[in-house]
Amino acid sequence: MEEVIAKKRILSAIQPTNTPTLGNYLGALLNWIKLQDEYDCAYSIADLHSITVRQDPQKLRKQITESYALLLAMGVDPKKSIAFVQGHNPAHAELSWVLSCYTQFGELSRMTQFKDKSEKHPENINAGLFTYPVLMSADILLYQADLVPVGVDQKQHIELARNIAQRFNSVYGDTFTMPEPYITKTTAKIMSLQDPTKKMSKSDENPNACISILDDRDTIVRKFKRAVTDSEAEVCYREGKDGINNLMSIYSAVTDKSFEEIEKEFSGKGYGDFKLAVGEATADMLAPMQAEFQKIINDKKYIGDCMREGAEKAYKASRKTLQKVYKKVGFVELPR
Ligand code: ATP
Ligand code: LTN
Repeated sequence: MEEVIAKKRILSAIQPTNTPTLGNYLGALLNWIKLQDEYDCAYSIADLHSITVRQDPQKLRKQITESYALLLAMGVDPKKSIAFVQGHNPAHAELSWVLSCYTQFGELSRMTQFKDKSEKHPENINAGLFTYPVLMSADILLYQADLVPVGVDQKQHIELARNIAQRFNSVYGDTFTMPEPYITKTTAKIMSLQDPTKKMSKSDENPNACISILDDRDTIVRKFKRAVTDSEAEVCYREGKDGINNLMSIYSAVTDKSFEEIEKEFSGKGYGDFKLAVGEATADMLAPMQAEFQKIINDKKYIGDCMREGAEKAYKASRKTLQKVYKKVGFVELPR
């Protein structure tokens, strides 16, 4: 009999804190789409994570629905993969509690995202912001994920998930799969267009610093035109040319051209021509997805149906792990 080899599992998530940026798209989301055929994928809108920073409830509700619709518009196939909202599966919060008892205070204190965000929001350094990586570990470990496609800023969190998994496994025996990050080298960190030493972030206050994947063509071209570069005039990838390096990474990801090809294409031309080309190529790449989004966002029934199916599949895919964990730590199962 032919042996059926189970596909490896992928899990990833994005917070519905704002419309995703080109950084989110090239750094993480594009991989989500590409990996769907080869792997068993589960993709989630991390609503629970998003309230570590204060959110307006009405705006958050809208953002969750829009982010979910964007996943579908980008090409996450709700039949092939599990496309779900994290809060629709209670197992995430439940496992997170257990794992928090196997995570050290010192480990969490070393997380750079915690340090950055507490500096940014000194008025609201809440316990959720601190334990955020435990919830993220629960997201990953619940589904026994082998691979986690993310941008490089999340690598430290995945290492923590591995440490927690290993600790738990060594006490209770094999329980969790060890997850690995899946990071695309050139687009692992797309930088801000206004300060190319900082990552492009969807919560940046300066709208010119990031391209939202729903920005229209004129806006995209204008933002690239204003991108901060340097005082030279040569389009080439070199240390110290942060702004140009970033634009080259974007152009390369969007057009599939190598850095050498890009250098050749723009040799003897100025930054103006290059920026215009990056802007136009980016707008062209995003246009079909934007059109699809407009269709989906107006079809509330379809979104609701997909969410329901996603939540059911997510629950089924994760139930066993939670049961196993409860049993291993010594909780008593409710007699049937
Ligand atoms: P926020 O600004 O609200 O913290 P964010 O822009 O960092 O949000 P997340 O929802 O935290 O976005 O991240 C979603 C995914 O996008 C993650 O996999 C993250 O690693 C990736 N990502 C975020 N910013 C970038 C970037 N500038 N370049 C490449 N990948 C990125
Ligand atoms: N913390 C992630 C979002 C996230 C995530 C996850 C990513 C929440 N849960 C599980 C991968 C796997 C971020 O991008 N800031």
